[in-house]
Amino acid sequence: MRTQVGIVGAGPAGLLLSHLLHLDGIDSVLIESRSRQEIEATIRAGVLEHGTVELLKKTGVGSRMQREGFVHEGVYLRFGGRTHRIDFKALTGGRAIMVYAQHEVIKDLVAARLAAGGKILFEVKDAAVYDLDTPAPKVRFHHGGKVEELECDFIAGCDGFHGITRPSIPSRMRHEFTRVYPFGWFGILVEAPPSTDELIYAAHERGFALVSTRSPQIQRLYLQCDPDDEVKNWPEHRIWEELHARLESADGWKLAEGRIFQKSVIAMRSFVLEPMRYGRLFLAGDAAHIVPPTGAKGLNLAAADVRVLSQALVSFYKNQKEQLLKDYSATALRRVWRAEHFSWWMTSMLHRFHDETPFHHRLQLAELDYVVASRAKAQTLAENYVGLPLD
Ligand code: RFL
Ligand code: PHB
Repeated sequence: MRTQVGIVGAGPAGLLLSHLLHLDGIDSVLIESRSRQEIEATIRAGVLEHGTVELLKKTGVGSRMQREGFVHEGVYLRFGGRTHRIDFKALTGGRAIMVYAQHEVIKDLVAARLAAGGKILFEVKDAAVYDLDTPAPKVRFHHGGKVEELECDFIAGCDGFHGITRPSIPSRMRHEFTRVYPFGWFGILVEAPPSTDELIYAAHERGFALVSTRSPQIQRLYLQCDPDDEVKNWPEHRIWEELHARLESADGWKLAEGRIFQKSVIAMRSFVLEPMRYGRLFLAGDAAHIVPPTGAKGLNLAAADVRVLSQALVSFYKNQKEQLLKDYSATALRRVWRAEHFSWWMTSMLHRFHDETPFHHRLQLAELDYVVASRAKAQTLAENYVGLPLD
């Protein structure tokens, strides 16, 4: 098998890259270790930045999102029993975010690729990448009981944090920056009506909590937990007790309860690989960087990476220019580090740290107070949350 761009991983990064390349007449083959059913059912992100929304719309894969997603023009910060609104629209010159689940984006992209005759191989096994520092890099894997080799001009490593492409780069060429947080998130999906019109980020003595949504019938809630916690430690009454305690407010707000039908523990980590390239292997999305979910940035960064990468590949194929490919890592990393800082800042401001001193805790409260009191600080949160411009 031969293609121009071999893409490992059919998450948001790989699927969107394949879609963008197709729109410019560049051929790709996507290989994915899981089944279509599985990737279309995995519960992850929910918040799309303004620029991600515009990109999906402009490239013809936004119509269901526009019908079924929810535009939010702000978020609430809740602490000290009081609720404060950060007004994105007013603070960013009219921008907003879209609440639309990641697996719905995946469904839309898979459908678009298949309708256009795109090649996606699901349930591949033992993928490995070779000859990365030559003009003919290759991907080998098992598919349908046979060993296959895919010869490419370029390989895109879009296989997430636990994929195989990043470790294929010689360790002496990898500079990795990591921070692991001393807590995780316990996430649930609930059959209940929305309790709020916009997301609530709550900082409480007992820990962080977040109220998000998926549809008029399904809500997404998170609470800070121990990083090694397990689902079995959280019977329903404990979940509701914690959520009620952490989300309590003086204005009579009520959390709607319902049947919990999904529970999971999510690790919190910051990670960046530099550079995001080795020879003809280019990494994008979680394969190259991770942010804690507090800033809702991971999927959006994946989209921003592949937009830069697709433009660089188009320039290579259409104008025989390599400069944008040479610049890819530095261009992508500028946005990555901005999002790393924002996600670290939101995480640090809103969670309880088990080893924090009373002094540190007072600093957190002073920071929160400043965010809601100062237009400049609120604007910093708003412009990062809705996402900095893609260009
Ligand atoms: P993905 O989504 O992990 O996709 C990688 C794909 O590669 C496949 N794969 C392989 N395929 C072939 N061979 C191999 N050896 C392979 N190894 C792996 C995998 O099966 C998979 O299909 O990476 P990608 O595309 O870079 O996308 C990144 C996003 O998924 C991630 O950043 C977000 O989910 C992060 N995130 C959020 N991001 C946002 O922008 N907004 C949010 O609101 C938001 N909320 C979240 C989140 C992540 C969360 N979790 C579960 C970590 C909320 C949560 C709870
Ligand atoms: C979600 O809806 O899953 C979600 C929302 C905001 C975040 C993280 C996750 O910061």
